[in-house]
Amino acid sequence: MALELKRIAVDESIEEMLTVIKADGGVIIEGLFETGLISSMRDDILAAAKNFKPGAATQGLGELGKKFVGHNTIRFSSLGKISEAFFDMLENPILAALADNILLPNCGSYWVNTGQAMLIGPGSDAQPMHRDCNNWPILSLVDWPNGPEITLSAMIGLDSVTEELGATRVIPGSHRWKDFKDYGTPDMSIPAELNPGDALIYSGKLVHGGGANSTKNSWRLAMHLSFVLGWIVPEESSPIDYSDEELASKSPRVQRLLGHRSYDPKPHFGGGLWLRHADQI
Ligand SMILES: O=C(O)CCC(=O)C(=O)O
Repeated sequence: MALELKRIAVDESIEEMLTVIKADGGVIIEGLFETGLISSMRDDILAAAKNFKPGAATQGLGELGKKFVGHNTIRFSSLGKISEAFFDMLENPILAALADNILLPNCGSYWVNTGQAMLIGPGSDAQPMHRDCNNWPILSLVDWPNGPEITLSAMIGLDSVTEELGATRVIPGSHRWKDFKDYGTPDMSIPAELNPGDALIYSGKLVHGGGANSTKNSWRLAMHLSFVLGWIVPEESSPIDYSDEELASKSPRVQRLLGHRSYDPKPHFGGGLWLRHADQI
């Protein structure tokens, strides 16, 4: 098992980043997003956060989901509705190259799983450790842990994210554990501390969870952006968030990521999906 979470500068090669993700399950890319863009996203998220009650998000799972999210955590998504910066983040070329390499072997295209503000409030306990691929357990169990990569996630610092503020905790190497239900123990985990614009990029197979916020009055300001194979239902219903008109001026990539383009399986075998009147959109 790897003992540390590696940090790589944004100008290192994509090959190096992929090698580390493959070996450890995740990596921190320093300066993945430009700080001006991150400031805009942070300001827009902070303005919108006033409309959301801490502990209200359920992840669609009622009381169980509330427990998972935490009693003093603010979460909301549909980030393109509150910030133009979100669309620019979707165009990040390094994140695109990593997602292309990791997900396109298993799909013709991928789309946004969720883009979500994850603000952990003071006094929050650590989140239960889990794997993001737990969202799709039947597929995840196919040839586990050697089966297909289903989802790729980024936890992005909107401000300085320290261990005491609740930096995401990860167990490097856990993406290779034989038992899908083994989440290790908290003492096996290490915090993914981030500066604004840094991102922890991790496989859906990696065991991780939000850390405890042990401060008296400071919030952890971070957001999550993840992609999932284009033939799987994502966590978030982006396609109904945005109208065709709202996305008309956006790039084909952004339209596809937000579910405004059909799924074409090529070069893989499979059917055309997400059609309108049996034709591509
Ligand atoms: O908040 C975090 O650091 C992690 C959140 C997370 O992993 C999740 O909710 O799936």
